[in-house]
Amino acid sequence: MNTLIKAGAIFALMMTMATSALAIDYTKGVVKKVDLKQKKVTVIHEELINLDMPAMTMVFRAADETMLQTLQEGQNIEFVAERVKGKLTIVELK
Ligand SMILES: [Cu+2]
Repeated sequence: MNTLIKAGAIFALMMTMATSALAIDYTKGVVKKVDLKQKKVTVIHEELINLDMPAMTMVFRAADETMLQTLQEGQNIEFVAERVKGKLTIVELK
C-alpha cells in the first residue's frame, strides 16, 4: 500500500514537472523602471498569453531581489509572469 502511494506521488510529481516545463512560455519585454525598495519593476511587455493580457506597460512584482538586481532600465528581457497571491509577479527571467 505504501509503495503504491509513493509510486502515485512520484508519478504525480513527474506529471507536474512535465506540464510546467511545457507551459513555460517566455514573453518579451523592455524594462522601463526598477524599484529596488518596493521590489517592483515596470515593464513594457508583449502579449501575456497565460494571463490573457494584451501588450502594455505595467508594474510587476519580482519573485526575488537578486532578479531585480540584474535588471537595468532599457534592458530587453524575456520573462514569465504569474499571478502570485493575487499580484502579478515575474517568476522566471532569461
Ligand atoms: Cu500587462
